[in-house]
Amino acid sequence: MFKKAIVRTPGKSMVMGISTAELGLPDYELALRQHASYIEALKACGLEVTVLPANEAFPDSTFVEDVALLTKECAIITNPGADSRRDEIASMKEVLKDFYKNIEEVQEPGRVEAGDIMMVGDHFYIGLSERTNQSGAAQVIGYLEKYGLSGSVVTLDEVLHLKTGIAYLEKNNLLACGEFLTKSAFQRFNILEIDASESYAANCIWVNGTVLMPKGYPNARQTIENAGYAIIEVDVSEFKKLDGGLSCLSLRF
Ligand code: CIR
Repeated sequence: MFKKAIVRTPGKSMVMGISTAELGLPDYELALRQHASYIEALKACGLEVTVLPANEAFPDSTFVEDVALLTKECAIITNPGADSRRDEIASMKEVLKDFYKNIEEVQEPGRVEAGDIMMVGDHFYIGLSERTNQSGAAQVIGYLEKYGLSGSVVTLDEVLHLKTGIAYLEKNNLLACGEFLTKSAFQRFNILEIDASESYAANCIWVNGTVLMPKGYPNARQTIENAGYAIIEVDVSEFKKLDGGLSCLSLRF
């Protein structure tokens, strides 16, 4: 069960965020409203939400999930693979001091964005991507093992982050799309397949029994409903324009 979440209000500079989506620029006012609804959804799942102020210096800083991995034993500050995002970690480090005694940090030449890390109980799958390298993954695994947790690496070829295409919904259920449907590392799970036409909906979050999913993906919704979950749909269209999924908008712990 999660008790808390950390989010960061998007700044006006979000329109300058990294994007390959070709969906146009985000509408800032709409993004603010969507972000507020996202916070309400987290609260409805019982979380106490810390809302950090917008940080205009970093257009992608609303995607807080990438800058830290939060576990039940420790926080690991990442070292984002995107150079423009590297210094987002400084303010997150300060924030996490209020919540964690044990704080570790990924060091150069290691690069990690925690959108590439999926938690399954005490084990963490780490995707090697354009943003997360071998050295970074090895450092994360070393820190996890120091605290009695474990990690393993998974390669990915088609998507930005590991969790762009996969989401663990507890109870051995794994939402998966595209290249992740057939990866041997994931065959031990009950795979809930998301069709390529709704691939954006493979990025969902399980929060205390409820699945938060992006609005507008009816087939994915049906699949998740059929697996027995309560669902809250959140419209995150303006974040999708920046390649951001629903999970990236919060740290849950
Ligand atoms: C980026 O490219 O870094 C941001 N525009 C989107 C980050 C999305 N984060 C995630 O998937 N974990």
